Amino acid sequence: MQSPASSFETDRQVIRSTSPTHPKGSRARILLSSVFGPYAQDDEFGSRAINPMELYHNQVTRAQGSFSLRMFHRSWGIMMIQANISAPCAVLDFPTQADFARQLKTHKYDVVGITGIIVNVVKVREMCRMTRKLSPQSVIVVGGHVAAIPGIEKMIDADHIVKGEGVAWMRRYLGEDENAPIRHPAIVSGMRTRIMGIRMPERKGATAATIIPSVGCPMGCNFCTTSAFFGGKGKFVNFFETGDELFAVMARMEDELKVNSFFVMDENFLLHRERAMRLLELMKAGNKVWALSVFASANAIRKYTMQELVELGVSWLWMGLESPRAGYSKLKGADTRELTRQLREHGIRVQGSTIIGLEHHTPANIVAEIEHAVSHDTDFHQFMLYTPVPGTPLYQQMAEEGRLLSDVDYADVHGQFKFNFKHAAISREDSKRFLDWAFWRDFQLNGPSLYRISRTLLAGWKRYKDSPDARVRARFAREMGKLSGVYGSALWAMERQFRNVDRNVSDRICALRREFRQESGMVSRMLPAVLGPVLLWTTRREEKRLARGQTYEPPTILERSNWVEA
Ligand code: B12
Ligand code: SF4
Repeated sequence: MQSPASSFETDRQVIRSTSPTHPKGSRARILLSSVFGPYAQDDEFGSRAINPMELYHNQVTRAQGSFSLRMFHRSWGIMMIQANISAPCAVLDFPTQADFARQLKTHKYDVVGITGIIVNVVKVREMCRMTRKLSPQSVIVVGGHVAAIPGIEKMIDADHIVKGEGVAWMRRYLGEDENAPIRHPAIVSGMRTRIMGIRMPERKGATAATIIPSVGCPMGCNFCTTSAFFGGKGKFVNFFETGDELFAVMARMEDELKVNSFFVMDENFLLHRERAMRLLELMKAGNKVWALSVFASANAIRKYTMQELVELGVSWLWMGLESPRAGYSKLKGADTRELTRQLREHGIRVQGSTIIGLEHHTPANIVAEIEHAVSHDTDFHQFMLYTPVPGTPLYQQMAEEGRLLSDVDYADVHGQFKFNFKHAAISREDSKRFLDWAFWRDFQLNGPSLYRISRTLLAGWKRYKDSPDARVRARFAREMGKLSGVYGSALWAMERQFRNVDRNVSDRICALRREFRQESGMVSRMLPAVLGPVLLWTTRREEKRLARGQTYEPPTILERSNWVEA
């Protein structure tokens, strides 16, 4: 077992309210908070320098230096809850401890909801402690994946610990209709995007909207924590059952956020073919030139023709590329290398995801397995250590086999550091070495992801610029028109910067830059001469900053709804 429960035990008895609802019902004043930062540092609350509050830099492009894609994402779970209750509610995202304390002291909250995942358990515990002290009248509710830790009730001082879906729970708790239709909040998918030392301007409509059609995944892979948390194999929670409902949400977001691209946060979006095809029908009827970023397993992708995917606007696809020897049903019969090649040829950026340290991996075969993963030449590649996470079938199995390491802190159980279990052939230290090597190898061989996505965009543009389908043509024209000058300039800078790293990759970047030049309009053709050197300078400046230990933190955000001052 990780982190013995006794070291966490609180001296208060866990209060379990006998009443299933709050006495004030929808008049209760609610604070929903994410765990406190700063995040990208090592501290006693479980922050880790290698575990920043970033997606790409944390687990995808972390070896790409100044070419790493840096951005933050809001805490969508609590935004979702806020949008679906009628009680006065404040969402506090990415607070410092002082921000959180200030909220507790200055507003009389009846309910304090804290969201966290397993790595954040010590912060959750500290926030419960702070709440008891500074706002003793508040009922404390804890939700999110942290709730899956065995014995969590004894580790933190909370009144309710909610496992699984939270909107229905909170509605029930406030005496509201838990089956009322879900109202989707307006979510801008990312913020403070930064690459090559430049922070992107934040224009309305420039960043995709996040859409959350469901939580969980019915495939039930043994290691998968999201699947397990929402019911496991065969189960998931659908917020929007039909293509019609999804279309209505997306159209509303298009209107409110002025977006035409969507990050669809559904673990296996393409698995639900009927819904996706109805969405396509409505997109065609409404002449919507939308772009979709989706997660899907290889077997789900194979239910579609390339034409269907392209018409549906799929422009970015996150797909598991576990070793074929691991026997996951989501990969059954799929030649993932061929699939990746085809997707990219159709202008679909592929983000592969590969697990290091599967049961059959050994020091003798792991290098070949990593080489196989890297040979997919995806646009982005995530690597993660095989990790038994509490709540999953894999964790259960490892516990039964006595293979969980007893001295691993929960803050280090995130798949980007070292094994938390005894592997048959690979040591804990070596797990980190192989993981780091995989990231390095992908970067060294395939170059910066920014170059790779430019290549896929160009392939799509060349293939579809004269498409008979006006919607498809318009989508590629929009991306190319908007980006060709910028990509051309970035390629100019990358080509030079990469000369010192790998001449071969630099030459490939050069060839692509020339192709871009040919396909671009006059202005975009001229831009690299001006913008290229600027980007080269900012890239080199960023490299120096990173070498000095520069890190990035998300901003603190406070949003109130249905609010009246007490
Ligand atoms: C966006 C995201 C992030 C963002 C963080 C956003 C943020 N502000 O916290 C980024 C990219 C930064 C991130 C980072 C990490 N993440 Co992350 N992330 C996600 C992702 C993709 C989506 C989360 C989401 O919004 N889901 C949709 C919402 C609706 O679901 P939800 O958050 O679970 O909320 C529902 C319920 O849980 C519940 N609920 C949630 N909070 C609360 C609170 C209350 C009071 C109540 C009642 C209910 C409740 O109700 C909600 C509605 O049903 C999930 C995968 C996934 N599909 O969920 C992984 C996931 C949450 N991340 C995970 C991990 C491991 C990490 C990292 C450790 C990554 C790493 N090292 O590789 C880091 C940690 C960073 C840190 N320092 O804390 C794991 C968590 C595993 C676990 N069991 O703890 C997940 C599940 C991915 C996975 N499958 O492994 N992540
Ligand atoms: S297909 Fe992906 S999301 Fe679904 S259970 Fe397997 S790993 Fe999890």
